[in-house]
Amino acid sequence: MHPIHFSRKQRFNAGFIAGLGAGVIATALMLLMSVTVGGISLPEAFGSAFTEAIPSSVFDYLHRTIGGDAKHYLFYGILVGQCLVFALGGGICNLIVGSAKVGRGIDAQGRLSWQVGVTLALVLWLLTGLIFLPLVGAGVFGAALTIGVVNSVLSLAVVGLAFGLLFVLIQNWLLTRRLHAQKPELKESFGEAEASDTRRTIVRNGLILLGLGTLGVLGWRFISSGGGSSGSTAVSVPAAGQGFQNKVAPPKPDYGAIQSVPHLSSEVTANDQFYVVSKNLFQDPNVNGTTWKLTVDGLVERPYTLTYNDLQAMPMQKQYETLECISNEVGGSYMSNAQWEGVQLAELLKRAGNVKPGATKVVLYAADDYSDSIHLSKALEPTTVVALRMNGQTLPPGHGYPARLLVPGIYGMKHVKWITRIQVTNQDYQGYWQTRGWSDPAPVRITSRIDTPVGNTNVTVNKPTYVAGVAFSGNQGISAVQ
Ligand SMILES: Nc1nc2c(c(=O)[nH]1)N[C@H]1C(S)=C(S)[C@@H](COP(=O)(O)O)O[C@H]1N2
Ligand SMILES: [Mo]
Repeated sequence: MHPIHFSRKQRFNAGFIAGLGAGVIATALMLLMSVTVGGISLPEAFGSAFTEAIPSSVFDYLHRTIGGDAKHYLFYGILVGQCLVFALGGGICNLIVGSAKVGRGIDAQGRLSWQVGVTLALVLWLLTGLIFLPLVGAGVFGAALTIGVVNSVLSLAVVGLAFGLLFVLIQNWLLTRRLHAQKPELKESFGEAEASDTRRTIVRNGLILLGLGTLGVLGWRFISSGGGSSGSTAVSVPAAGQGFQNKVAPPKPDYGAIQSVPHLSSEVTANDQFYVVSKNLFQDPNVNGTTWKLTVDGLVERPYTLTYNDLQAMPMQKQYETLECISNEVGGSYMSNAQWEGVQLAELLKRAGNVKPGATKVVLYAADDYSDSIHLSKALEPTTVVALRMNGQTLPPGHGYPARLLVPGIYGMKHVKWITRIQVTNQDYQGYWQTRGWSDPAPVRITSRIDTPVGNTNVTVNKPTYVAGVAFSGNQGISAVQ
């Protein structure tokens, strides 16, 4: 006997709808787990591969036309795409199971058994781990990602199972409603009592699933935080491009006399006003300082690993340094100045014994799978530091807590945040943005910005009007503004 007859199209559509619903919830769960327990974020992995794959001319064009919001649109686009893939999975699953015999995953009313959900989860899990992730450069089951293969395997399994089981639940629920609406004659075999029974089962299963999911997430969080209380103190950081108001008072001016002019941005940007840029589409890493480690290896005599405490115990120096994003437009807001405290990169390399002959570059790897390299000569400059503090405070999470590179004279992208590894090499390593067509040496070009007066303000005739702003030229200095 075959299940109630539906056309292939009807079957596909029903599966597509159920898959879409389950896919939206599973996607939300994936993002939640990526934020809370270091689970995998497939949209992030895909986005990274996507920006690498498109020609740099297309990238440039999109960047120019959409601007700073580009990464958010990209993220939303990918999210929608992921939900559609889930929906497609549901549709195809329904086509396959729907043509099976009754008893093989489907009953006479066309309802799916939970085993179908588990099988679907398994198939998606294998496809993602063995094909999708290697294709986007994340390695088999995310082996190349910082979160590691265990987190990838587990989080993919949880998301897959949530999707598969929800798919079955939603699909069966829709079917029940459908049978009621369209085939009143079926009510005899599929009575009112049975329907409300089904509804109760669905609610109960849903609650169990939710409970198990919550327990799992909590348990995992407990394990991955080493059983202790987790995390660094969260410091809220505004989105990039927020105004330049409410600056802290400038330090003792040492660039010559400064005329105080209303609306002129202050010399030092407060931490919560400092521009923020990262490649991450959804969530920047939230590194736990107590478990964090920094490895120094590669072409050095004695590779070693440091804890946050070890690093804090090393000699620190203080300096003012301006960061500017390479994609800052003239007059743009991706440029800020702060006082930094940190350990000289040269000191960290010295601690590893000598740098071996032939070494040419130093590569910095980060907790968000970002990386970049600088030349060894640049790395050894006394102003190149691994910064731990910003404007007298612990480095905020958004600016690279626990440690970020500060390398004066070159654009922001080389100032790697959330550093986990420093590797000396003789290869011409190309970093995250270099593989996407951006400059490798990346020296800052001279730029300026007029803070006041801004467009559409009135100036009074016969009264002096100050025109004030900032000029920046990396570490070359500005000799005059005309
Ligand atoms: N780990 C990591 N470091 C990173 C980035 C990133 O995406 N990941 N973005 C870079 C870019 S493009 C810039 S402009 C600066 C911005 O630093 P800020 O957010 O502290 O201003 O960080 C750089 N360091
Ligand atoms: Mo940048």
